[in-house]
Amino acid sequence: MLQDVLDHFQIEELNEGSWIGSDSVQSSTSLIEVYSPVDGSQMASIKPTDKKAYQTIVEELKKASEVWRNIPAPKRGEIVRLFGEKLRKEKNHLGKLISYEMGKSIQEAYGEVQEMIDICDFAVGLSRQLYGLTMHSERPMHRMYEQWHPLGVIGIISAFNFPTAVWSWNSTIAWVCGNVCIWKGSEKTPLTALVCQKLIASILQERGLPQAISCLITGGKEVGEWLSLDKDIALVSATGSSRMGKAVKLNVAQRFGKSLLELGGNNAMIITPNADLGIAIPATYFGAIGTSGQRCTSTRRLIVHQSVLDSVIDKLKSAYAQVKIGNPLDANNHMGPLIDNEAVQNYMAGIEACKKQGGTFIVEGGMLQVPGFEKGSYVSPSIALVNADMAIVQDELFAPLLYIIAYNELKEAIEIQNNVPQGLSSTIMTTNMREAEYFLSHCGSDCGIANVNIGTSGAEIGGAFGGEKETGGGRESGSDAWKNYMRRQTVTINYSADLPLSQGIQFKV
Ligand code: UN1
Repeated sequence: MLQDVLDHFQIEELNEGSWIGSDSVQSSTSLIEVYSPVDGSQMASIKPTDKKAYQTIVEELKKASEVWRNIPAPKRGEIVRLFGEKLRKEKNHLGKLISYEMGKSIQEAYGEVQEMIDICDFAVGLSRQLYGLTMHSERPMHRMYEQWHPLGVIGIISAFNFPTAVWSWNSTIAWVCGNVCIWKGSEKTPLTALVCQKLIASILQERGLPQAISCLITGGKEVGEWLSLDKDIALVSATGSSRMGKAVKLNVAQRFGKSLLELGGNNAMIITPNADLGIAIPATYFGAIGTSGQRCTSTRRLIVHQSVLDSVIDKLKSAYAQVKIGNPLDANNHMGPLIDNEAVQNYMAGIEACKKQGGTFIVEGGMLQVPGFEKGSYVSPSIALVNADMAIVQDELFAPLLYIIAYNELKEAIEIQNNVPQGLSSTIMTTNMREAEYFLSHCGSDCGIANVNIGTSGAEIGGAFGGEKETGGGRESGSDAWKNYMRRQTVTINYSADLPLSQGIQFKV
């Protein structure tokens, strides 16, 4: 499968990890081995970016920035429009590559490419709408307004679970705002990153634009550190664990740079006595086992009213009995593998910890051998009944283990929901307007995303995406998240022949 996809994308330099547009940059000779979680076969050996290559790339970025920011925003939007067109054509092949390299189901992989197409469309429209406000001055014959300028070079650190969509949320918007981008993709999914880099680079080349408008680097923690410590990187947008995000934020802050963080989630769904279980059960099913529980928006905690607890458990048990696990490229399967064996071990340790703390397993999953795919990192999902005060519920276990917690009063359910360090996504399942509105009020969910009668995952690109507390506080994607990629300038113009001072101050010579 892989070979025809790689042939299709004409990827020959499988081991190059450092790119300025379509030009590779010589880098270290050490190699990162990449294996598919689907069948354990080796996909590539990639050279991580070394310091010298990094510096070469940053110099080119600075030069490209001079050209790109002088191109009118709607013309920059045209480049993003062409990228969206390209993605439409490549959806099938790119989806397959994402599925094979990352392990998510083919349906979800196509969804990821669609998310990229959607954000391109959004960014194109935005390229004609980078609006600033005008204000009325307190002084006569004065005009005040604000305008937005590009930041310069944007660093993007993305995670394996959405190997391309989260990059595109950042890059497409950053580009229309007049910035150039350097992307450190996940070292677990370098081929998908390389293909996306090639796609945008081909457009830049066709249009005779500087290749460094889009650059790609590869590597681990150290490479991320270069970005966060580098004063030439105006904004570092990082997606990943809260631990990683904290390190990035501290490094960026000590040089007064800007950071945009999209970190861990520990998302809950509240099921009230007034919930329509015909919606709540499939929403839980997708939220908990979609992407094998490896979305930052995955449903991790189900907070269920006592009166419907038995019925929810019965229905979930029968839904989980039907889960199809196996080759994610087979569209009949709901669940592919976890990203690697380390993730499998982590999941097994999570199950053990849950048992130790007194959790009762309703569905007990574990390691799974899929016939014909024995070397893949497959697991089956779990559901455990737990108490809100157990330590395990405070952590984001990046795997398909769903905790169920019972409650009696809605206020208590919301307290349970909010009483974790993370604050990304949340949802309430109810047909009762009072319950829904209370959940959405300032006394309700403390998360960046609050839903009614849909799951915790699967946000649309049109809204601002991100969360509070240890999720990092950033907002990416839609709404006015573009403002993160620009600097605001307040302008006051005096067109009178006098110099009146603000606040009525008299200061005559
Ligand atoms: C992530 O898991 O990092 O809302 C992003 C969702 C997707 C994006 C998830 N649109 O589930």
